[in-house]
Amino acid sequence: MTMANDYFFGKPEIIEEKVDILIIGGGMAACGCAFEIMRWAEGTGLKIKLVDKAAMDRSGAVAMGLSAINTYMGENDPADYVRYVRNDLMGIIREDLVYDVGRHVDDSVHNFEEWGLPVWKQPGDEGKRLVDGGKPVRSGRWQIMINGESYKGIVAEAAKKSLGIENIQERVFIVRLVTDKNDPARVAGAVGFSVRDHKFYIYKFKCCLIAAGGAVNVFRPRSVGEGIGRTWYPVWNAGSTYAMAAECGAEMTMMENRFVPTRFKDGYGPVGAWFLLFKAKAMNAYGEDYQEKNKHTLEQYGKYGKPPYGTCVRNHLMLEEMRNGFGPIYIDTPTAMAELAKNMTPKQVKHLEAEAWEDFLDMTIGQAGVWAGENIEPEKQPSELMPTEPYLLGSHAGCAGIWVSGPTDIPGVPSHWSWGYNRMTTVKGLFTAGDGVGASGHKFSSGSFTEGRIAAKSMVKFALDHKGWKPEPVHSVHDLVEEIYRPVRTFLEHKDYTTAIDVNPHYITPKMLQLRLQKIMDEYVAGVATWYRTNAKMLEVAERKLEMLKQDSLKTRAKDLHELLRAWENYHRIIAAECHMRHIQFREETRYPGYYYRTDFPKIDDDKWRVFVNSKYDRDSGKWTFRTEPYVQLIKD
Ligand code: SFD
Ligand code: AMP
Repeated sequence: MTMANDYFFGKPEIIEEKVDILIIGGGMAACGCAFEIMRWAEGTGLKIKLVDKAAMDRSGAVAMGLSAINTYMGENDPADYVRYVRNDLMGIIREDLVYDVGRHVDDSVHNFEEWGLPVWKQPGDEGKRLVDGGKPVRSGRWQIMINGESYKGIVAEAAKKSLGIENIQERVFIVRLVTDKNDPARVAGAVGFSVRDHKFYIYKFKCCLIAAGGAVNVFRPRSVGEGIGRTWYPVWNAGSTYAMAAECGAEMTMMENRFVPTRFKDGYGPVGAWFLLFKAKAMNAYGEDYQEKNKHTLEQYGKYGKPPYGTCVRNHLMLEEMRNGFGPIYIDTPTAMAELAKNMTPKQVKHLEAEAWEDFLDMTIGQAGVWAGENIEPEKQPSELMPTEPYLLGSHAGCAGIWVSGPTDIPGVPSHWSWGYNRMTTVKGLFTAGDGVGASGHKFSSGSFTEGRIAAKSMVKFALDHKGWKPEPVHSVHDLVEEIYRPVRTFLEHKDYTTAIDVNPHYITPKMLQLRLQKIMDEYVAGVATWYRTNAKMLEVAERKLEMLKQDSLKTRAKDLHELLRAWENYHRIIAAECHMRHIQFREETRYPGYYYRTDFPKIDDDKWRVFVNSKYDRDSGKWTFRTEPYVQLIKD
């Protein structure tokens, strides 16, 4: 086999493909789309293709598996789900979109079980499927427990079977969406390259789904040096969804939001099962209940400071304790396990211990490694908790993303929130789902898959409604190849100037560029370095530095295909970071204490800021414009 790098420096093979619908990404949302789309496309003759930068069986956030499905209605009313999400996301969500996920999500979970995903059942209901009334083991009101190490493989298999393996292209990284020559507000194509072979791809289509996940490694991670590469969300989600959509002219929403997950320290192990299922309590270094102790600091946040606390508010109580010097914070696993074991037989206790390990082995194996490496027996010794670096996402306990058209059948929704096709962005033909859809968090794996299904149905309708339309990308293939391979040219032109390949005044390596971005975001845009605090002055500095970084990104080098991937991932990160920074700059309040603080506007100001913040990026001028959209509450408190 010829290795890609052997012929990397020649001209890439150019592959042009014309399809009706392109699905970008192979994660939960994209799999939902691929699964659903054939139901509507059967017999229409539409050509549909899916491209993923990685291998679908293990790509995206569910790569390692999961041990819970966090969105399952069961006996609950979707209206209550909207209330829960609204409270958790500090009062600002698109209730139409959240309701839409809530009312459809259970069918997706029933499918997962049908495809072989083991769902925990209550004693007596073992072997009885959810769809037949089997009662799941709930960790919380919305969450159910699964044996989910192979979750992604199971879901990907169904997606592949539906779409047909011949319509799936793995290991192609999409760099850019291209608008139409005759209509700048319409998407006509997408371009990218293979990360294995020296091939450049241009896809032309009537419509596409951008579902490339959230953004990781925008901020300097807590794991540096020997721990680098360890993050909570999957390292390969590089903000492509946000950057490509923004560059194509899509209106973004709530990009000031972020997610700072509290996790088991160093391994990023999830806390949900421990808090909700095992009923563990967290405490400060002196065994005190810091939530109770710091409750008074929530008074400034009015109704948002009252229980049940949103995820960011829970973070706030912990951060307060750490900032005041009472850390480390511990989760008391021994007491929780002893309580649970009180009425158990020794065999049942062994099973409980196995479950404690399995919770990590199913989805965050590295945390089990930390326990093993540090001789931590959870039944004997508590573990440290730590709030992580910030992530940008729209499907977990965060709601950054793109402004989309919603469903038409929910009473009270403003008519301009729906422009014909559910989950279409403000760019004609560009749809999104999962982490891509803004102002609608708490979808998790099942809700993201469901949203992909919702988008699938409307994309088929869109493609059929525009059957005769011919896409004509505004840029020529030649120009696009030149642009995307610029990092390679930069390398070739300058590589002999010095004898040390990484030290060169004419180029910057992708790694260095990433470290620079992370430093700026960490130190000025409320990263861990400042305990998540920023102000207008710090943001001004960030603005200047990010501008220079964006200019310097044009000098990134790529010495091989891997670096070409890294170069463009980092470019996507920079655009996503800039969008995040400017949204924080625009929203003059502290809407999400515990996620970030504007020290110059420390309060939550509902009168002025209970609104959506929406932005638009002009790629040619590099300018962002902002507007606010009034909040509309559809479901009463
Ligand atoms: O414990 C390109 N999530 C959990 N959800 C649950 O339901 N239960 C849990 O237990 C969950 N937990 C959890 C979760 C995530 C992670 C990382 C951990 C723990 C450690 C959340 C869900 O996983 C998440 O909500 C969904 O997966 C989001 O779906 P989606 O489709 O929006 O994103 P994705 O699955 O990451 O897929 C992204 C895809 O895009 C590809 N891609 N392809 C082409 N070109 C590009 N430029 C691309 N860039 C990216 C990726 O390869 C991937 O296929 S717990 O914390 O709560
Ligand atoms: P996590 O493991 O932190 O990703 O959480 C999994 C699920 O449990 C998500 O739905 C969280 O919102 C929820 N969750 C985690 N910790 C708590 C807690 N202390 N109180 C209420 N819900 C929680």
